[in-house]
Amino acid sequence: MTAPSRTGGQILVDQLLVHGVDHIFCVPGESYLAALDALHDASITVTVCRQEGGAAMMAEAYGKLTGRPGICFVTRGPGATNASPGIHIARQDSTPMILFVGQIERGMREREAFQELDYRAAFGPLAKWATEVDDPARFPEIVSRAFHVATSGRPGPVVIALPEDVLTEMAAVADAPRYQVIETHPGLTHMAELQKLLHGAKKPVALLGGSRWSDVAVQRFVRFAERFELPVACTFRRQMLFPADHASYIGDLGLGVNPKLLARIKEADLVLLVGGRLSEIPSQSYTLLDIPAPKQILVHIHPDPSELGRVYAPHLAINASPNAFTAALEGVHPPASLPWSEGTTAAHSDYLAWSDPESIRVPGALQMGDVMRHLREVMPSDTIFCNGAGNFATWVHRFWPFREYGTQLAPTSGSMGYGVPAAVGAKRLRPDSPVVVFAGDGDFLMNGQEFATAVQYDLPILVILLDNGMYGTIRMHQEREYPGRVSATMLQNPDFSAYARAFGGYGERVEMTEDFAPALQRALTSGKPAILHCILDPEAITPSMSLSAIREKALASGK
Ligand SMILES: Cc1ncc(C[n+]2csc(CCOP(=O)(O)OP(=O)(O)O)c2C)c(N)n1
Ligand SMILES: [Mg+2]
Repeated sequence: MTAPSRTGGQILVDQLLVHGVDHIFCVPGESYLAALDALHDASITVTVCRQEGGAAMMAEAYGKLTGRPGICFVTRGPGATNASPGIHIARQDSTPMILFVGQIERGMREREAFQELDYRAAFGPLAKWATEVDDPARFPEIVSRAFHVATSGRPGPVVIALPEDVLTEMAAVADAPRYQVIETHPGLTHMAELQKLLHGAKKPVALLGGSRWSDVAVQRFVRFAERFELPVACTFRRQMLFPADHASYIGDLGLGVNPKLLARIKEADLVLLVGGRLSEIPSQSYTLLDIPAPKQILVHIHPDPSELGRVYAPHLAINASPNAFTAALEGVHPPASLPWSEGTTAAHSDYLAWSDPESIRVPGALQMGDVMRHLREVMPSDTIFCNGAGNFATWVHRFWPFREYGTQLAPTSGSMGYGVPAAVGAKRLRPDSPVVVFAGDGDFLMNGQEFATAVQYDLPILVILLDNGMYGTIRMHQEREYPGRVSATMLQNPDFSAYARAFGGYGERVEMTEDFAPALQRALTSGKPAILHCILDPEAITPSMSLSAIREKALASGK
């Protein structure tokens, strides 16, 4: 049978359908009108956004939640460069994503035509693969490759440039078959060796991170941890990989980490690192394990062989995806006695004490410990928490007990402005789950415009906006390094509750602890996207130390 003749735009959109795409995020541009036209008749839900950075972060969040590439379309030049933070997040978070970018027509290349950009050069180091399509007949091949590249090994972002005339040109070509996710399974000898090492261990610990997990993989690891009474920690912003209320959970390796957790990992004789890379933040600036040869026996499981031995030389390297590895764990058996089990109980107690908001007191009229305690009481365990970067994030990371896979959207790249678009992406995908954004006053306005997208699509996300009138994290670093010399970190803010209302959402200002619970109730029952504009005392910069105390400590140390 001969293939029908279609425009490049139609062929492209038909490939998206072949690969199971049900959703795209975009900001339109005249450079890819033919693709937009093909989307007009396709059964693909389109979310039109206000800025490409927001669109790309929504697609990244979609990729994080589903394991399938999040799809984003943006226009050439400024559209593409605006989208770049989303690409960087997908890269650092190992998230499958594909960014389609408009491009000038082929015959104008190299003249620096209107909005011309060399995408291979601009995105080469940022993306896992960056390319440009020269011939509409090659869409099936190139899009198929993009799906395989984005999802295999260590997943990541792919950028595909679409010259305008390639999208309008006709070609007769058959669709590609649907892509396959390439699993890498551990060998029997690896699992036997792992069992031997675990049988010889006195103080093992497991660290979970990376991507390519699933609900099922998490459940399998939970069963393994139960059989071995193994202590399990999650790495930075990967708390959804193990239920916090499980007796084996011992905390997360993030910023402002529990010192007792660090001490336990340093004292461990075997570290089972599953899925992650133990990069700068979880490794506490590469101080947790010795480089290249850790003192502990390191068993490193990663889906990409080039990550094994990249920083840490493992005793046992297992090239496997978390999905496949956790399936193989069912065949690994515990020794007759578990010398570490009391330590696991003690470590879990340490975690419970560290994450208990009850005793936390900060300066000011709004007690964030009480706010967190209330959220723990009223929000269900399937609530998806989203955040960007700033000290405000500590409240959710330390005091919210993540219990379900797919409930955490937070960039390990520390990109500000992620929370709102991630929440829009999540709510589009999971309309029945509550979606809560924690944002700072600085962080929120980096992508606050996507609150309009939430209103447009009737997505009742809830933003808890902690306003301390400054880029607090940087101020904290300033007080540590240059005490008393405040430079470029103060902010004058709008009335964020009025902002919410002006956009058509629900907004309320919260100044006192006792006002939070009823305001939350009203925001949730409003059925609208909502912002609770919470006024935080600037002194309340961390759960344990005030800004003045940080300054005084630095001055006392002679800074
Ligand atoms: C895109 C981006 N720009 C700058 C930074 C550097 N940075 C990290 S945290 C921070 C301040 C965050 O301020 P805010 O959102 O108000 O949170 P706070 O620390 O005050 O709680 C800045 C500027 C960053 N991480 N990402
Ligand atoms: Mg702030």
